[in-house]
Amino acid sequence: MNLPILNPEFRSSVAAPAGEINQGAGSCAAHADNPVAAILEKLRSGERFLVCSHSRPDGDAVGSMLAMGMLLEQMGKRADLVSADRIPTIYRGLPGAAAIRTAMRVHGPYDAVILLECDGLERARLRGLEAFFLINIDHHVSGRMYGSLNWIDCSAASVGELVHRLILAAAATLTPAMATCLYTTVLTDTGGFCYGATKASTFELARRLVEAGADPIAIAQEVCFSTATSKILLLGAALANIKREGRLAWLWVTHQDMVRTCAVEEDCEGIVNFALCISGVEAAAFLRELPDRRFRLSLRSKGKVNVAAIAEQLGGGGHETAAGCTLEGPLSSALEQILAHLRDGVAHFAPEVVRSA
Ligand SMILES: [Mn+2]
Repeated sequence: MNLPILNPEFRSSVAAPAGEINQGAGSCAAHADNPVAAILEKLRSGERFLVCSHSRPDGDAVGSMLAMGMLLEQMGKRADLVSADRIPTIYRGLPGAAAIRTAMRVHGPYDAVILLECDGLERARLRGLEAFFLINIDHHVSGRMYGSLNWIDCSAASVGELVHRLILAAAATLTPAMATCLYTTVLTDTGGFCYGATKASTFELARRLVEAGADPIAIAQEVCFSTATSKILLLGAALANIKREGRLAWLWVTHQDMVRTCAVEEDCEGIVNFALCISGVEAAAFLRELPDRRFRLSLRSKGKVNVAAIAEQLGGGGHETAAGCTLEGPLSSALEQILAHLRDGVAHFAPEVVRSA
C-alpha cells in the first residue's frame, strides 16, 4: 500500500483545548451541552443549506462534504456543495463528487452554512460566508469556536466520523454511497490506519462502513494506486534532494522542478512522508518553492516531536504530527529557519544507534 501519499495537513495558528465541544453565539440554549442535537434541530428547521470545507480539499474534506450533502438530501433538504479549489483527481470518482461546485464567493438564501474541517472561517477561502448562520464541525486541535454552532471533537479520526455520528443521531439510512465517502475520510485522515487518531473505535467505524457498503479494496485502489505520472516525476526530483541528519530528514523541490514535471499543487501531497519513513527519523520536512520564491513547508512527525508547535512559531499550524507553514526564500534561509526549530525538537533524543550494513 502506498501509504506515504496519504496524510492530512492543516494550517492554523490558534490552538484550542483538545476535545472541546461547545457552542458559540446564536446557539440553542436547550442544547447547550449537546451540539449534535442542536445541529440536527437547525437542519430539521431549515430548507436550504450550503456545505463547504477548507481550500485545497483533502479526502476528509471531500468525503465529509459529500456524506453531509447526502444526509441533508435524505432529510428532504436542499444542499449546495461548494469548494474554493478543484477536487483532487483521486477523489473525483467518489459518489456525487461531480456535484461539488468551485466558487470564490457564495450567495443564496441559505438557512445555514455547514463548515467541515475549517478551524477558522477563512480556511474555506469563500467570500460571503460571514452573512450566514454557521455550523462549524471540526476535529483539529487548532479548532476555534467561530460558528453560531460549534462541534469540535479532536478525538475523531476524521470529520467524516462526526458526520457518521450525525447520520446515526438523525436516524438516517447509511447508504453505500455515504459509507464509501465516509470510509475515504477515515482511510485518508489516518494515513491508512497508521497515525492520527487511529484507535479501536476507528476500526469499529471502518467495520460499520464496510458493512454498509463501502468497498475497502476499491477505495484503497482509487486513493493509493491511482497516482498521477507528474507526481512520480516530482517525487523523483524531491528524492534527488533528500538530506538526512540524525533524527531529521528533509527534501525539497524548486518551482522549476514543478514546471519541468508538469506537477500541480496536489502532486506535492505526501512527498514529505518519504523522508519521515526512513528508519530512525523522528521528524521530516518538505519544502516546495512557490512561484513568488517563498517556500511552502510541510512538517511531519512520528509522534515524539510536536510539529504543530513548530509550525505555529513560524506562522502556520496543524496537527501534532502533521503541520505546515510558509517561509520566505531563498531555500538556504528557509532551511536554516526550519532546521533550527527541528534540531531543537530532537535535541533531547539519544544519539541514534547506527546499524552497520
Ligand atoms: Mn480531517
